[in-house]
Amino acid sequence: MHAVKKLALGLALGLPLSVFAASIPVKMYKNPNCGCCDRWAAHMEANGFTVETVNTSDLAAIKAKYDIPANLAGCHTALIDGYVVEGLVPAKYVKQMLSEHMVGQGLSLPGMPVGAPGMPGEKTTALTVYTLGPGTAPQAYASF
Ligand SMILES: [Cu+2]
Repeated sequence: MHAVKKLALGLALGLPLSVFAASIPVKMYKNPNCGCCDRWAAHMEANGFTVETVNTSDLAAIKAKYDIPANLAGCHTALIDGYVVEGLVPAKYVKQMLSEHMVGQGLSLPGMPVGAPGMPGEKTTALTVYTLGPGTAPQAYASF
């Protein structure tokens, strides 16, 4: 009886169910020869995601399928909860996008800039994460 009361109290206090939720699945398409994608995957897993890696030698086909413009292309394309995450976007911005239910296709950190998650070295300049379309011009989502 006592335990049941405690459980009821916990529920009444509104403890977030997300505390018990499984990690968020990520499907990452990458070139098997690229190492920064794997390090980005490790960064994501350290931040509560579970990454399934799909190696492909035809990333161009994936980028065409998801309408990734060339100037927003990164070294891999990831699918997360219905969004596209292109390149080495920091996990915290992916979480922010998910929690605010961002309107749009997803996010991109173009290229493979030094200091991004998965890339060695210290940043020499601020890096900007952009929104992905379709049909809308990319907008700066965050800088770090
Ligand atoms: Cu890579």
